Formats: sequence, C-alpha cells, structure tokens
Amino acid sequence: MKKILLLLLPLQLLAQRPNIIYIMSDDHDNDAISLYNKQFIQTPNIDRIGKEGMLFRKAFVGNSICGPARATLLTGQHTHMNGMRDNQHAFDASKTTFPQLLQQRGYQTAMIGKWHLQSYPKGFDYWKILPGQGLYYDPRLIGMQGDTQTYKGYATEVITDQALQWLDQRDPGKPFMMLYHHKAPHRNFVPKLKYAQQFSKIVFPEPASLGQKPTDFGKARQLQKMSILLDMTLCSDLKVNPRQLYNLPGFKFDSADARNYQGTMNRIPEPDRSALLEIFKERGELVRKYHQDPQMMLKLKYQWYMRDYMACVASVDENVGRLLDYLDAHQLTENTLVVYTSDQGFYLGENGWFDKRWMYDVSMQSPLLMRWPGHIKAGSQTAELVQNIDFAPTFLQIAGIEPPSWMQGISLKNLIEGKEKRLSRKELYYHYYEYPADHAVVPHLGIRTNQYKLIYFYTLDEWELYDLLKDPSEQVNLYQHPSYQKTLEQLRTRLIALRKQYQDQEPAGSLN
Ligand code: SGN
Ligand code: CA
Repeated sequence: MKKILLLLLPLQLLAQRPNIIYIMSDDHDNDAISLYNKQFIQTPNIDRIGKEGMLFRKAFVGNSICGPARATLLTGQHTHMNGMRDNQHAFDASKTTFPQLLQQRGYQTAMIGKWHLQSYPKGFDYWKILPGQGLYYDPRLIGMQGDTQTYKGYATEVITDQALQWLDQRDPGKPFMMLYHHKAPHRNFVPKLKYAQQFSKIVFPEPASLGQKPTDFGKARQLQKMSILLDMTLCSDLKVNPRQLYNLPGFKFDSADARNYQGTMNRIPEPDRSALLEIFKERGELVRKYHQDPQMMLKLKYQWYMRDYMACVASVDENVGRLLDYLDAHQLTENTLVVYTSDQGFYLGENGWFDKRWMYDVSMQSPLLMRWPGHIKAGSQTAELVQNIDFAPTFLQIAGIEPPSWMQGISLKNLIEGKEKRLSRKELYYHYYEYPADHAVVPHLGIRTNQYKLIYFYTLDEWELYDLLKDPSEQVNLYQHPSYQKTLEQLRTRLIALRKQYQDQEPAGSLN
C-alpha cells in the first residue's frame, strides 16, 4: 500500500523533501570549536553552521566511543540494543538503519569517510570508507566492490573531495542524505604542514586539573591509562624524532613507538616531511633536556598535543568550509539540513588525560550544530538534554517518515523548528563497556539529569555522584555525603527505571 502511494506522489514533491548532510568528525571536542569556546582555536566554517542555525549546549552520547556511537547514529538505539557495545566486534549489518529507511522512501544515500563498524555499509546507494581507523596521509579507501585504493593527499581533503564528487554525480531530481565522516582529529593527530606551522608557537592555557593525581580519587580513575604524561607516546603521538632519543642516559627508549613514528612519517610526501621534521626538532631537544622532570614533561606534552590536535581541527574546518561553499554555489543551502557533530567528546588535558570513554561530561558531551534555513532560526540555542539516539528519528521525521517504535531516541524536529521549547525526556542513560582495551577505563553505567550525575562502576561496585551545577568539572564525589542521601536514593530509583525503559537487562553488579 505504502509503495503504491509513493508511486502516486508527484516527482516534484519528492524533490522538495529536504536534503540531509551529517558531518561527523572523529574525537572532536566542543572546546575545539570557537562557537563553544574561543580560547583554543578559531573555526569560522564550523561556527557558520551554528550561527546560521542552532547550537546545542547539552548534546550527549550513550556510550562514548567510536563504533558504538556510529551504530547508535544508524539505529537510533543504545548500544545494548543494537549490539555494538565496543570497538572489538562488527556491527550486525542485518539490522535496519535510518539510511535504509530513507533509501526505501526515495532518498539517495551516501556514506563517505570513517565508518569503523567492521561490516560493510548497507542502505547506501554509494559508499567509500576508510578501512578501520584509516590513515592521515595517502589514505586507502574501500569502494563498493570491496576494492581498496590509495588516494594521494591528506585524509581530511581526500574525504572532502570524495564527498563533493558524489554530490556532483548524484541525481539532482531526488532528495539526498549524505554521511560525511572525517578521520581527524583522532589520535595520532597528524597535521598538514600549513597548520603545523600556524600552531607551532602557540601556547595554550592549561586546564586547572592538568596535574591532578588519580590517587586522590576512586579506583576507576586510578586504573585508567589515558594520562598525557604516562600513556601518550613521545614519537608516534607527539612526533619527537626517535633519532634524538637514542643513547639518552636515563631514558627508556620505546622501539615500538619509534616504529609507529616511522610508519606515520614515511607516508608524508617531501618536501612537507622535511619541513615538519624541522618544526618538531625543538621537541626532541626539549625531551633531551627535561625527560627526568615529570612536571616539565607534562607541560610540554600538553602543549605539543594541543598544537597537533588543533592543527588537525583547522583542516577539518577548512574542508567544512569547502562543503558549505559547494552548497551555496549549487543552490543547495536552502533545502538542506546540515549537522555538525563528533562521535563523542575528547579530553584535552582535563584530569591530565587524553581520549574519551567516561561518562564524565568532557567525553559524554559532543558538539552539535544544525543549520536548516527557513526551519531553524539563525543564532538559536538550546540547553535541552539531547542524545545520539535522537539523530535517526529526527532525520526520518524531517523526511516525512514516521520513526519506527523500536528506535529509542526522540525526534528533535519540533525543538529545532522552535515549535517546542522543551523535550519530554528529562534524563539520559549511559553505558560504557570496552575494557581493558585501549585505556583501561572500567565498564560503567549511569544517569544524567540537568543537575546530577550518578555513575556506577559495577565491576568494582563503586558509585560516584556529582552535582553538576555546583561542580561542572565533576571533581567532588558526593556519594557518601550525608546531605545528598535523599537525592542519591531518588537517582538510583530513576536509574533502575531508565534501565527498564531502555531494556538494558544485563546484570550489572548490585543492579538487577
Ligand atoms: C586506537 C587509539 C586509542 C583509541 C582507540 C579507539 N590508539 O586504538 O587511543 O582510544 O583507537 O578510538 S592508537 O595508538 O592506535 O591511535 S576510536 O575513535 O576508534 O574509538
Ligand atoms: Ca572516535
């Protein structure tokens, strides 16, 4: 019946349905977008999406890691429902996804860039993906025939070239939905020469908690291996030339790190490689001088990390600009919803860390900007609690398709169009699984409301409670605090109810 109705729809009407471009970068934290925070970098192109549309102040994920976040995007389900709990398994490609539903209803669909779900994409008319994490220089891309080709150039630009090419080749008579997914600024943060130069002398402000000792906290924080000082590598992550570290008295040379560094550097074409080596030479000299001074090493490593990370973001911003210009030049700006986000947040030195995974806001929160001229008011903002389970139902509703009831998110269409100021949902569920790979963050689950966060590290039977209004950086665990016992009980009850609502029935410590 539905098919017959679709056939009866005049072609013109189909063409009027909005296009959707979903831009997702990998590990791009809010603080590295100037519309959120002006302290670190200017991102005028990414900002444009928010300035001409809506900025989300409280957008979150349900499991702060790559594959799981991507599976949630596709299914509108938390990861215990879609099966993609961690990066170690393949996404079950037999699951129905929102691109498939759009495709069935006449949308042209494409997926370009980082995929990281280990099974091949389904529900796309066109796809071209990085294998696994992909490479920064001369990346390989897998095409729809399973063929793999090397593309000369820098990944952020190569992926953008591919996206623009697909836009050129598509059938202009049909609406489209494109997932345009960057590799950057993921570890090991390899910049283009021009941005490495631009950031080479910048001194970034240090977060107050940079030198924090995990021993002052519970067991979960003591177990992690995501410390800039101890776990971020000098050569591969921070591009210190291992030649400068041979035979350095008192220095423990890491040959695996040196090999990884060589692998990265060998892919960078000349003359850029030599120019980059020249920029990074100072780092080796400073390591030689300070390697036995942990305080100094932490400060230095933080600065080098920030420079490389921000330089990677600068390329992403430039290429988002290319895409927005393309839309302008092809009269596509008006009828296209453009979304900018990341698979999660990322630690930029807070608690002395890099990476993500935690339910703490730094990693649970993601940037989110949406532009849709004529529908979203320019310069609008929302502080409603939204989550990545909401993307799929939102995109379906925008395309005029009723979201299936098995999707767990809610459509944000009325919120972005200003027809509703508040969402009915007042709390978010979170569940992280991957352990011990890669950074020894122990599994945990929890509830986040506007004011509170209750986290349960169930393999340790350890709880943490934060008052986010008084302590937004989540440094004071109030779990034992006498005046919070009533709040604690209420939150625990709500958490149990949330687990039921979202059908997370797996036993977790003393829960279930
Ligand atoms: C790699 C990184 C880790 C990172 C995971 C997951 N190590 O293994 O630091 O946490 O990816 O990232 S690296 O030395 O290989 O860069 S994710 O984005 O895929 O979830
Ligand atoms: Ca990621």
